[in-house]
Amino acid sequence: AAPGVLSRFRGALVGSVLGDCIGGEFEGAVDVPLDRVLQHLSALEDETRGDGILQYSDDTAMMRCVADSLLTRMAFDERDMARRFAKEYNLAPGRGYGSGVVQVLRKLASPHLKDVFQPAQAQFGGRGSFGNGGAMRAAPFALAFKSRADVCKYSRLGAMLTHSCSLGYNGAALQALAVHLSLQGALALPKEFINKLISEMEEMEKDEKAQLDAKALNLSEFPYCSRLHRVKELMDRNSVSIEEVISELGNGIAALQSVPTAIFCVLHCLEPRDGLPERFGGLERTISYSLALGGDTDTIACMAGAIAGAHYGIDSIPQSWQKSCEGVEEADDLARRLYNFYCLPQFEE
Ligand code: F2R
Ligand code: MG
Ligand code: MG
Repeated sequence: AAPGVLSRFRGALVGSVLGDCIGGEFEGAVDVPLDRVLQHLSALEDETRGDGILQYSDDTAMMRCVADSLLTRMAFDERDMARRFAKEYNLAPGRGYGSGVVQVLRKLASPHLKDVFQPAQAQFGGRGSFGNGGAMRAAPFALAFKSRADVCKYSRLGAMLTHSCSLGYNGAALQALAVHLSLQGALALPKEFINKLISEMEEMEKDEKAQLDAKALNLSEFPYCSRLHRVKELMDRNSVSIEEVISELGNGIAALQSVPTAIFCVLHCLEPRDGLPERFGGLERTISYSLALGGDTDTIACMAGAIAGAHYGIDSIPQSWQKSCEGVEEADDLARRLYNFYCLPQFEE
């Protein structure tokens, strides 16, 4: 039976944390043989290892700030969210943040800052960051807002606090939309799911700034749409190697090289796959496969985990995995509270 809505909400945030914690082991690795992934995962079933052994990174730290801010302010409040990012970084700077974004987080801590979007705009000589830091924390926007337009609008604004390049904030909107559609059960029809994402991104990438950024970075006119078309082509193929996925979609720290990849991981693992244990459910397959791509594994698994968790629901996630990861209970609590918030009448379309 299809999971209930609350189960999907809980699956989304718990899946996101698991991807981050479990994927952290291989972040930055060039070649990750599937054997090593399976070894890493089977160690999670070893009860002698103790609880919460795998720590979460910046992905979860910032996702929690987004969820806390939306819940406390009961709306998107850029000053509150920016303050939470800065405070969290100050409390735990060693969570593996991107080397550029730490400058933004330090500036956001200043009580004299008038425009909270300004520090992000000064990054990379004024171009802004195109990293995946906006996308990795975008899932709570899909759990807080009902309409697709609001999910897009607020996930973009939330990303712009650190990422002012359109590749960065449009990647965040794509990730939030994928979670939004998955929560609604849209992955039951995978072709329609990807077509909906393409048509949403077509609108977003028509924007003048998106066109200018794409040109300046020597990318095609509609960079996310092109990648999503490649996802569609790979979906149609009977067999796809890890090398082809990396060369067609990427596995890097840029949002363009990781958000479409995470979406592909979810779509590819809707079915059982060679090399992955038959006993694995869809969420386990998705996270394992994301790790086997190497590169930015914590973030790709975190984003894929959120989309897959929204599709399969909380009951699909093994208890042993949940117990092995730091911050799962808190994520579950945030998801329950976001569900209550989502159900409030003022959030009706
Ligand atoms: N930073 C990491 N991983 C590196 C290893 C960390 C290690 N584990 C440790 O603890 O030391 N992971 C985290 O960073 C990614 C999210 O990054 P975010 O928030 O987007 O940061 P930033 O700094 O804005 O961008 C990341 C890098 O992308 C390049 N870049 C971005 N925009 C650019 C531009 N306009 N021009 C040129 N380069 C640009 C830069 O190299 C940035 O440093 C996640 O993977 C998270 O897990
Ligand atoms: Mg990280
Ligand atoms: Mg990462």
